Parts: sequence; structure tokens; C-alpha cells
Amino acid sequence: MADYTPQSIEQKWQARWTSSGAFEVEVDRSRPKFYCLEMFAYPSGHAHVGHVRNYMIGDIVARLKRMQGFNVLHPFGWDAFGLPAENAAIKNKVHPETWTLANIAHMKGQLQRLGISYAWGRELATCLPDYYRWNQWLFLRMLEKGIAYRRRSAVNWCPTDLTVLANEQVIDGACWRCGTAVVTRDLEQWFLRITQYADELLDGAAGLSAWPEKVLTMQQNWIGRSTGVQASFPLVDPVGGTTGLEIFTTRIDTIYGATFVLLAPEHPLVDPYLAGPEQALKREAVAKFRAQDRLARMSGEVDKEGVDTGRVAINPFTGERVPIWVANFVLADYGTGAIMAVPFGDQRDFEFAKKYGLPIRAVVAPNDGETIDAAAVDPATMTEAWAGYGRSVNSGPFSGLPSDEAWRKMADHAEANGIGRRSTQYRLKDWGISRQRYWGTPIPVVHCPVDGIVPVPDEQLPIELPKVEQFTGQGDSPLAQIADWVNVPCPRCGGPARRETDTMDTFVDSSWYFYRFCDPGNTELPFSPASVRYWGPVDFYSGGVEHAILHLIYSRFFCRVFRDLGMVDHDEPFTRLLTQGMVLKDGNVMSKSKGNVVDPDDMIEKYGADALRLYVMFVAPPEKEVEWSDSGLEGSWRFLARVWRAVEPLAPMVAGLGAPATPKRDQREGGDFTGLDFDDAHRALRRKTHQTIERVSGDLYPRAHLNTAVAALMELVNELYAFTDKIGLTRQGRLSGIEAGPATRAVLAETVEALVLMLSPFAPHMAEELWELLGHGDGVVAAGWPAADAAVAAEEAIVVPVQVNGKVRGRVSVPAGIDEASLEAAALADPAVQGHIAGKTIVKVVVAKGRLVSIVVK
Ligand code: ANZ
Repeated sequence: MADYTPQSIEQKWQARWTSSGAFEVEVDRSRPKFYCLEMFAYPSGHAHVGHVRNYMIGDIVARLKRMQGFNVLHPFGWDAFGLPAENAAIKNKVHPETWTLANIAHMKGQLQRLGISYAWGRELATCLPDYYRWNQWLFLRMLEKGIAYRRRSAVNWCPTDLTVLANEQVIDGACWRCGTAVVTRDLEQWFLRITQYADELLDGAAGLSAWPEKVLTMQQNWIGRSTGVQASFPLVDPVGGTTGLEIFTTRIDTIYGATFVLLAPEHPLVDPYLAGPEQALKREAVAKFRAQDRLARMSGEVDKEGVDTGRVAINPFTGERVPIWVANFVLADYGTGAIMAVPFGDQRDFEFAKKYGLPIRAVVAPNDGETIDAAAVDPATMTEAWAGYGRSVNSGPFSGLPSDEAWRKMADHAEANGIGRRSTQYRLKDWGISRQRYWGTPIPVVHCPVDGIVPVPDEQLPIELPKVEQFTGQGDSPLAQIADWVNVPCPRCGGPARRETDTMDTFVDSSWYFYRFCDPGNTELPFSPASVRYWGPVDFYSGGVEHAILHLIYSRFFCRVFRDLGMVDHDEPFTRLLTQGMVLKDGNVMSKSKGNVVDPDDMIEKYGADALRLYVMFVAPPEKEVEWSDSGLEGSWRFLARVWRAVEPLAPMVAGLGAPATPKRDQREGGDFTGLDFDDAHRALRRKTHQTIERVSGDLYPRAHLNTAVAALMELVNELYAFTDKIGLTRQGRLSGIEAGPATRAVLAETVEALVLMLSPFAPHMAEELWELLGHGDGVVAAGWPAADAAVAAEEAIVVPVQVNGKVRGRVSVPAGIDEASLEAAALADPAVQGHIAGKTIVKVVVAKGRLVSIVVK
């Protein structure tokens, strides 16, 4: 008997898969397609086991679906633009491309050593011109459709390095390199009008029934649609042409309780209202608010603070004069950047009013019968805002109306009297894609002093990145410093002009790569519509939950843009989504900075890729976090060695006897079992085998309960050992002396083959090796997934005699494994037995499990 030596087996099969192109696919309309995709990788250098968990999950699904007869597209690529390459260039004086391509080469090797079944022939890297030219092509289409546009917007600027900083390069308000406090600067930048699709993105999410609920909720919150009223509060001191303060509220029904109004620190009224030397302190406070983190301001993490402008506005419903304050928790880019404050109904306003002694007025009363403490809705005693609905009070002519009716009537009143109008607001903003960086897709426009912004004609694409020798990380955008590249003739008038020097956010690259995989060699278009009509949408997509918002929303947006260009005929790009859990070590998420990464290569060297794959899949459900453990991995290795020891010695005896798995296989059909003389042990093993096929098939997809599927396989292996032990077949050496009968051999062949096939998505190399030993030349994939025979899987029925006072009075038919209590109940319920016990007292019941029930009555 040969030992289980994963390293030699694994290399052999990886080489075979590569040379035979085992996972390369073409459009084949005669077969159902399945598009299985894991989020592509950022080539940071080395993948650790936390990264590769995701690829293993996808690989199991891909391998299963292939065996189930689907034409499976399972591609991989590299999200290869982005800041780390540029940072490495600055630090190590290595070109971003050199750094990136070296990382890709290394990581690709890692994935190949794991035996992930990718169609490498479709590999792509977004940093190569044959990919990013299509970003440029799509940008031009968006420009034509008015989806891409330009406006001024703030960027982070380091006054020492004289460079724009990405948000990730700003650490606690300071430059990541020199520690100088970062300032904001307004620049003309490019945006994509994703807000045009806000309603569709929101409503479409409702149909994504195979996405995790939490992801849908995050997307909904991100889009954040609110219906409300935009109303104007007349200003007592108009500024320029501004005579009214526009506010947005979702609770117009509370307007009688609006006892003050609040401006965002960035609101245009703030500077004029706080002008003059005597207000310097207030201006300082406002400057501090502006510098506070936007998210913290919104979340309420920072204390609510404000300053009084000393000016007043008129509440358009009550006619009262209300003070105008500036508050740090009001955001400039939501609604109108100003609010009517209703401390009675809004917690932030309540805290603000308490802090600064501003009035609180009750404007809603709970419905009769609601159990709310009167003190909780009395402005004199309440300790927090009451955001409930009920009926309006202290609300002039609207008093007494139920809240919803008051809302409608007040909105009508506002509209009829020129006070305001109904309005829908979104948290979602247009997507700013300009980056003042080198390592990204150049935006394909030219700035001409005569013609303005001129799109680069399609036939001049790609605009390739210039080769740069040295990255200083200083000055304006790196591209702006390369005169040869920047200065070009205007495509329209031929006069001197300058290229756009911004590059695109790398999220553009990842928003459509899944379509490029369908047709990666296309030189006319990003992809042919026919290829995506066949392969699309992605059936199963898996990746980290950190991409739950941006990447997935942007991809859903691009899907709709391609649809509106007539290139895609579906509305949603990803039918089913799985978000895999993190891998932790020593309680922390694995990461280079924490120094707790486990390199898959080290583990492969020690235990083999199959054990690593099996361990990671067995240790927890894919969505859950995993705490890494070397001993768990060793346990998986031991299990595989145990499988090997069970199957390998049996191979000569059962080779060629394979039981039917799918009709595709031309060996024995199910009927052939009928001629064989099965005993109880045979039947029990067959039953377990078919029950396991049912369980594993059900667990794997779409449920993706990969860990319980492995557990079921472990049980089957135990049964196999119990069987061979019982008939004295097990151990090495003893096998040859035993003459197994045809029934035994047929049953063993069936079990062993089913086991190998079901194990193959998890431990593909070992499965291939065993499959070959079992006499098959055509690979596990070609074998097809085993089919469960429900009749064989069903618990066998046994007939148990029932005695009453020592005489057999009936026979009950029950499942073989029945427990004593159920058997007793079945016996007592039997109609024939009933005839002998009805009306009598049962003295005792003796159950001989599986054999006899004896009832004594008097
Ligand atoms: C008065 C009011 C009374 C409000 C009440 C709420 C409760 P959503 O649902 O998230 O859209 N608001 C409006 N613009 C804001 C801004 N730029 N920054 C901070 N807060 C802003 O929230 C809408 C509500 O958030 C609006 O309704 C407004 O407060 C506040 F009992 O107006 B409300």
C-alpha cells in the first residue's frame, strides 16, 4: 500500500489540469451555463489563508456545478490599479507596473498550488491597456449620455508635499508621509451620475432574494431615500438674493414645534452672518466643526455643538421668529444643508435644545390607549425626544388630526401657499471618480483653450499611461508633470491642448470586470453582447462583506448603464451573493500589519493543498468567522489519510465495478444490483451511501453549508470502516487473503466511488488520484455527480410481532432504526392489537428492540 503523499499527487494533477485545459470553457448552447465568480484580487504581494478562503468557497461550487453537467465559467483576474503600487514606487523606487506584475505572478502561483479550478485562459489585469482601454471607452459613452460630468469638489491637500491625498492617505487629519495637517482644496473633478439610477437601484434590491439580508439593508441605507417636504423659512436679514432659508424635513407634521433652525457649518449663510471682528470666536468654532469627521458628525459620535448666529427666521406656519444657529451635526451635502429643529421629536435637536436652553414644544400626542408615561411627552419633564406618531397638538388649525393626515394637509398647505413642496432626498451622491494619481486609468479627454473639453476619439484609445522613471510623490498629479504626455494637439482643432491628468477611481475597474471575463479577447468592444447574453448574469458571487456597499452598488449601476447601451439584457449582475467570514488568528483578523498571517504555501508544503482546503471549509460555515488553528489543519490531513487508507487498498478489488452515479456513466445501471444477494450489512452501507449523497448534494448548493457536507462525508467514512472491519477486509496485507463476494464488491464499489466523487470539490487532487486508481481514465469532472436513489436511502422497514399476554396478536411494520418508545407506540396503535387490549388495563409493556413487543393486560 502506498502512503498518502499529497505533495506529489497535487503537482501531478495540477500539471494535468493545465495541460489539458480542464477548466477552459466556451459558449455551448446545448448545456446550461453556470457563472461562478469570486471577487478578483488586489495583487498586494502574498495571499494569506484569509484571502484564499473565498477562492476555495467558489471552487467548491464551481467543481460541483461542473460535475452536475453545467458549462461552468470560473475565471480569475487582478484588480491591479491603486495606491499601494504607487506608494511602493515612491518608497522602493520600483515602477508600479513592475511591482504589480511581480505580485500577480506570485499570487497566481499560490492559487494554482491550491488547485483552484480557474479558466486561466481568461485571466485579466485591470492595469493592462487591453483592459483599461474599455474603461475609457465606457467613460466616453457616459460622457455622451450625460452620465459623466465635471464640477468643483473638495480634495485633501498636503501643504508640505504639495500633493492631493486619497482619503486612505489621511491619517487622523494628517498626511500619511509627513504628518502635516491636511487642508481641503476645491478642484474641478469628474463625476458619474449614479443618482440617476437611485430609485432603480433601491427598488431592484427588493428582487435580490438570494442576497444576504444584511447586505441589502446596507445598500438601502446607503441609497437612503426619504420622502419629505422642502420648505422655506423667510429670513429677517436677507443676504444678497437669498430671502428664505430652505430646509428639508421628513416630519412636516411637527413644524409647529420648530422652535429654531440649524445651518450646516458649510452653509452659504454662515460666512455672511458671522462676518466682522466681533464674531471671530464663533467663526473659529465653526471652523472646528468643519474639520470634524463627516461620518462621526452624522453618527452622533461627536458631541452636539453649535453657535448662535444672532439672526432669525420666520416659521412659515406659526409666524414666530425663530433663532438661526449653526450645528456640527447638520451636514452640508444632505437635503438642503439646513433643518428646522424640532426638539420635541428629534433626539439630536432635543440634546441641542437642552444644551443651549432653547424652547421645546409638544406637537404630537400619543394615540388614546397607548401606554406612554405622560412625563415622557411633557416638555417640562421629558428626558429624550419622542419621535412617535399619534395626533397633532398645539398645531393651529391642524390640531387634533392624526399625524399622517396632518402630514398630508400641512404638505398641501405648504404647496398651496408657496411655502414649500414635497421632495425626495437620497443619501447617495454622484460618484466622484477623479484621482490625482498615476496608477489608474487615464480619463480620455483633452482640454483645449479653443474647444474646451474634447473627448478623445475612440480610435485613439487606449490612452496609455506614460512610462515614468521616478516617482517623487510630490507636486500636482504625477501625470501633470510629464510634459511629453500632457501636451497634445486638440483632437478637434489640432491646436495645442493638454490631456486630462486625472485618473479614474479603481472602483471603475471592478464595476464591470465580470463582463469582460465573458469575452476577454474582444478588440472591438469591452465584450460582445452575445457572450454576456449566454454567460450572464453571474450565478454565484462570493467575496468579503467589506464590499457590500460600494463595489456592489457600482457594479449594479454599471450593469444598468450597459443595459441602456443595449449591451446587456439583465438588470442585476449577481444573482446569488455569499459574503464570506474573516479568518482570524490569535483573535485578530489576519493581516500583514498585525504580523499574524498564515501563508498557504507553508501549509501546502506541510499538509498539502487538499487538507488545507478541507480544513478551511470544515471549520465553520462560509459566512462565519474562523479562528485559525494548526491542529485543526492537522486533523483534516488525518481525515484525508484515513480516506486514503480506506480506498486505496480496495481499489484493485473494486476497480471497474463502479456503480452508476449519473446516467452519463456507461457502466452498470442501477438494475444490475437486483441480481446480487445483499445481506443486512450490505443494505446498511448502501443506505448510508445514498443518504450521504442526498445530504451532501443538498448542503452544497445553493445552501453552501460546506462544513456540514464535510461532516456527512466523515460519517460515511466511519461506516465504510465499520463495514470492512466487520468482514475482515480492512487493513493492508489482509485484503488479498479475503475473497469478497460479488455483492460485497458491488456495494464497496458504489460507496467508494460516491465518496471519492463527493470529496472531489474539497480535495480535488486526492480525488483524482483515487479515481484513477479505481480504473477511470477520464477524470472526476467527467464522471458526474453521484445521484441518490431515494428508495435505497429510505430507512428499511422491518416487521415486528406484537404479543398480548404471550400470544402474537399483530405485526407492525416500522423503520429499521426505530427507538423503543416509538416502537411501543406503534404496537399499541395497531388495530389488530387494539382489539385485544381495548377496555383492559395495561400492566406492562416489554420492548425487545427491533424484534418483539410484549404487552401484558388484565
Ligand atoms: C424636522 C424633524 C422632526 C425631523 C422630527 C425629524 C424628526 P432622513 O430620514 O435620514 O432623511 N435633516 C435633514 N437634513 C439634514 C442634514 N443636512 N443634516 C442633518 N440632519 C438633517 O432624515 C431627515 C430628517 O433629518 C429631517 O427631518 C431633518 O430633521 C433631518 F420629529 O426635520 B427632520
